[in-house]
Parts: sequence; C-alpha cells; structure tokens
Amino acid sequence: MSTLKNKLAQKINEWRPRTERLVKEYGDVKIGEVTIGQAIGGMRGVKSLVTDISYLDPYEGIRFRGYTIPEVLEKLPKVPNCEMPYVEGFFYLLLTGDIPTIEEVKEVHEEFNKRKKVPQYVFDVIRAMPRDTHPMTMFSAAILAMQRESIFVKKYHEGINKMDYWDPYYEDAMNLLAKLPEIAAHIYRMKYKNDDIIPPDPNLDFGGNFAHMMGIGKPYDDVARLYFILHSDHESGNVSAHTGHLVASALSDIYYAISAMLDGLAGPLHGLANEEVLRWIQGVMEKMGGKVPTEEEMKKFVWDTLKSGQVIPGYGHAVLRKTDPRYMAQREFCLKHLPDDLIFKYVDILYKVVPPILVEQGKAKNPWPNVDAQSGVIQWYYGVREYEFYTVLFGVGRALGVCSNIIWARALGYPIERPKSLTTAMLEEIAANATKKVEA
Ligand code: CMX
Repeated sequence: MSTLKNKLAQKINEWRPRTERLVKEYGDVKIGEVTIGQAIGGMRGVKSLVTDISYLDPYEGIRFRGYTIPEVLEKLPKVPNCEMPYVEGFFYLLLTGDIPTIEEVKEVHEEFNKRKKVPQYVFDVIRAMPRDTHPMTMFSAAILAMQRESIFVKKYHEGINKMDYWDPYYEDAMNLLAKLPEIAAHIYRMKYKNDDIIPPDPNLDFGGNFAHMMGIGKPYDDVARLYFILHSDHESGNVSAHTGHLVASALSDIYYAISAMLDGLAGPLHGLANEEVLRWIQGVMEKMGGKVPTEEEMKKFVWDTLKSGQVIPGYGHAVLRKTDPRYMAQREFCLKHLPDDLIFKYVDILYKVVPPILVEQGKAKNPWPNVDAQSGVIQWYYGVREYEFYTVLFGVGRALGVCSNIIWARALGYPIERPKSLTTAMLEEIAANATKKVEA
C-alpha cells in the first residue's frame, strides 16, 4: 500500500469515532434554522454540509486543511527551480491534512505515473463529437466514458463492506486524476492546435507535464500548478463541489460524480465566469480600438452592462464578503510576471471601478472580485487565448478537491443526500402563522 493510502487509512480510523459520536450523542443539537428566504433563495447560508478538506470564511477567504493560500504555497515542497509547489503534494495535503515530505510527494507522482495511460476509446469518444462542441462538454463526456473502469462498481457487485467503500473510491480517484491533465491537453491541442498532439513526459510532475502537453514553455508550468491548487476546493456548498458530493452520495462512482461536477462548473454563474470575463473584456477592447480606457470610460461600460440586465462576470460571491484571496494570489503573479500586459491593465482598472459601482447599484451583497476575474488574463498572456477552454483548467483543479471530499464522505459513511421539500402553500401557511404570532 502506498504511503498516501496508508496515511489516509490511519486518518480515517482516527476520525470515524468523532463523526459517530456527533451523530449518536449530539444528533439533535441544532446548528441553524432555515428561513423561507433561504428555502427559496438557493439555500444561501444554510449550515447543512460537513467537510474538513477546506473552509471558506466570508472575510478571510479559503483555507485548505487549515492553511491559507500563502501558507500552502510556502509550506509544500516545491518543484526544483520553480516558484510553485507540486500539485501531487497539495493533493496529499487535501487528503490527509498533513504537509508531505518530498519523498511522499514523489511517491504520489509515481502513483499517478502508473495510472495515467488514457484508454484509446476515450480519445475516440472526444473525436466523434463535432469540433465546435464546447471543451467542457468534451471533458465531461471523456470522464463519463471511462465509467466502465470503475473499481468501486466491481467491488460493490462483489459485496464489499460499507466501511471499506472509501478504498475503491480512492483507487478510482487516483486513476481518474492521473489522466485528467492528458485528457484536457488533448482536447486543447485537438480543437485549437490543428490536432498536433504532444505525448506526455513521465519525468515531469502533474503541472509540468500539463504545460508540456499544452506546448507552452516556462513559466506556464508554474501557472498550471498555481491554477490547479487555487481552483481545487472552496468548501462543499458551491455548485461543482455540491454536485459531486450529491451524485456520489447515491454511491454513483467517481466517474459519474466528477463528470456531473463538471456540468455544474460549466455554468456562467460558476466556473464559466472566467470565460465570460475574457469575452466581456474583449468586447470592451473592440469598442476602445485596443487602447486602455480611462476609469471614466470603463465606468460607462460597466454601467451599460448592468443596465442591460447582465451581471459583471468575475465579481460577487455567494459566501465571500471581501476580495477573493485566489484573485489576490493571481494578481500578485501578474504584477510580477506581466505588469505591462494590456489585458492585465483592463483587469486592474476594473478592480478600481467595479466595486464602487456595484455598491452604488445596491444589489450585489459582495462587490469584490472573485477568482474568475483574474484567471483568464494569465492564460491569455501565455498564449491560451481560446477562452472557452479556461473552465476545463478550473475543472482539472476542482477534481482534486471534489475527489478528496468524496473519498472522505464514503470513509465517514455519509448517507444518500435527501433534503425535504415543502410546497408554496405550506410556506404561505407557515408565513401566516408567524404573522399571527407577531400580532398576538
Ligand atoms: N454583477 C451584477 N449583479 C450582481 C453581481 C454582479 N457581479 N453579483 C450579484 N449581483 C446581483 C445578483 O444577480 C442579484 O440580483 P437579483 O436580486 O436581481 O437576482 C443580487 O445582486 C444579489 O445577489 P447576491 O446575493 O449578492 O449573489 P448570489 O449569492 O445570488 O450570487 C454569484 C453569487 C457569484 C452567482 C453572483 O455574484 C454573480 O452572478 N456574479 C457574476 C458571475 C461570477 O463571477 N460567477 C463566478 C463566482 C465564482 C465561481 O463560482 O467561480
């Protein structure tokens, strides 16, 4: 058994009594109350999910296993001669909560290497689709096509004990994650680079190999590592993470769950916003004839978008109430590597003008930028200008977090998810009774 799997097994055994005790001894303790507004309004703020992989504080931003983004980037073992840590080491952290040694990171790298050969039929599936199919559709279909590989399904039919479900989910997750960089890069090169496919290099790490298969030189390997780490997880309530968790709660295997997770990520209010940001900026650039607008000119574009009933992509958040630290990490990268880039200048002006406008409009609860406002700029700068591909990159990263969550959900025996619905008439009755009580 690999060190990672061994460590995970040990952590699961230590953790299970905590969850069991909470359910048995404190199962009736209330952690919140749901209002009619929350029931109709997308369950905003309802505390009803549990995860230890990451936690999102509205004012501080994300912590992965208790570590902030700067701490993660500083503490994890780095790829030699690179600024960013190994994605393999980050996955180890997500799964176990421990910072790995370089030897442990290398072992994960070897595990991925052993499992990374993508079956030919997966490429055949992608290639059978019309070339103008959205890359997220291709990515999701490729993963779904591999469902026949699921070890969990085989073990389930053999009659595996419920306590051991996490083991084949782990095996499926490792097998799937190892293949994602090549599938993503294949879609990119097939669709946008005349089908000029670059084979993987087994000596390179997860991020380095992805950059190599994309055909982009340094420091794009670090961009890939940073991107996959930043996008990995944002606790469990966001659409992609929640979808993955929900689907797997029916004991659908990792392939079904991650394919479904990607379908949720592909919405413009979620992961597709990074594509929308670049599309929006391109529209402004065209109108400006390529020159940088003044703040006054930019304000007009922002107001025009709002007045036409659209959202400003890359701004706002359901939980965050400050600038997203994932935005800041990418902004720092831009300030260091591409401070004079034209699109970065656009993004920089937007950072100045959008928040006060959203405040003045008075609708968005959070006027600050999220991760998607900044991510496309970096990709564009390094030559990935086909912005409909950006959400695929988000998806590779998000799979790391969602797989970790699903493995732990099986390890702790979380049941099939099934919240209760009410009818509108029932809500009206509850509302009327509440009003009567207030008046009495
Ligand atoms: N531009 C214009 N209006 C916005 C806005 C924005 N960026 N963000 C929120 N609003 C509006 C909402 O549309 C809503 O309007 P209505 O009352 O007319 O329905 C109102 O402000 C209140 O929304 P909210 O409670 O602040 O935000 P929600 O939790 O409902 O939605 C989000 C959150 C991210 C979907 C929303 O802020 C948005 O649409 N942002 C733009 C798209 C985007 O960047 N998405 C990516 C988020 C990060 C990610 O998941 O990748």
